[in-house]
Amino acid sequence: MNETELHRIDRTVKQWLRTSREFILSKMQQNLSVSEKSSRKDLVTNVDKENEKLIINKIRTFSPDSQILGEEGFGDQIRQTKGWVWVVDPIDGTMNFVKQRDHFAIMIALYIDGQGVLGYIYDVIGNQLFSGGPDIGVFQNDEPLAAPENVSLRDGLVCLSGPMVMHNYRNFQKVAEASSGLRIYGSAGIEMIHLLKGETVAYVSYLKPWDFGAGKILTETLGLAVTTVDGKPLDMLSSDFVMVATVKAQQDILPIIGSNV
Ligand code: 2AM
Ligand code: CA
Ligand code: CA
Ligand code: CA
Repeated sequence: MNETELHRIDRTVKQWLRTSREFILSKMQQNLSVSEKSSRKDLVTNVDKENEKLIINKIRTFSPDSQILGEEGFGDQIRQTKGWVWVVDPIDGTMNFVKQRDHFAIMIALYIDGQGVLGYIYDVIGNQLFSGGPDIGVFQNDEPLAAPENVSLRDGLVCLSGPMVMHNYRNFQKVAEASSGLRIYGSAGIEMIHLLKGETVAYVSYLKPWDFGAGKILTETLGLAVTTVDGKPLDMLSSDFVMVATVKAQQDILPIIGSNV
């Protein structure tokens, strides 16, 4: 794709995101309708659903031939990743949205023939938009973001998902112990933002495609390693234990969790 076209798409998606943010802020003034999905810890609200519909309508008008993968099910049933595939998480960190009215993000990604092209993570309350891709670099509110330093696990903070730590999945408490400290933010998007800014050195969580779609593009563009916990490539259509880390931290973590890569 040529640069003009890429910038046209980029400007358009940023416009959708600004509209979407205003929509969420306006809805936050009203009572939320909250329901449980798979468990009491897995929530969805009317705002998640309405915001997904809003974004998907914009995508369908802009590029009617695309496939859309959306968390709340208003997109398509996708079986293959040929052509344009948009990945949408209308509110990432729904539990934070419900309990804290903060620390959640809107995420959109565009893949073409399985390759990440553009990714967006919008911290709604902080009004910080992280955007970009391999051909244009990564930006925070239109300021270019430098690649984070290649810091080791010992010298950096690590983000793990709550359940992973609580159940000591594959001895992940040892990973936390070997780091400078453990952080749990409860939103994959917010955790990816900390990595992009070089504030943490690794993030490991069980993620679905809409949880990692945008973050994978942005973190890889800045030189971070994105794999499964066994060091294998991610499948865009599957859920997996995902690890995003500096190259050094990745090499530090793999032996601790018994990956023979
Ligand atoms: P969500 O809020 O969009 O569902 C929380 O640790 C992170 O994991 C969030 O990014 C959350 O995204 C995601 N997540 C994925 N599956 C989840 C589940 N079953 N329950 C809670 N959070 C889940
Ligand atoms: Ca959810
Ligand atoms: Ca999510
Ligand atoms: Ca979500």
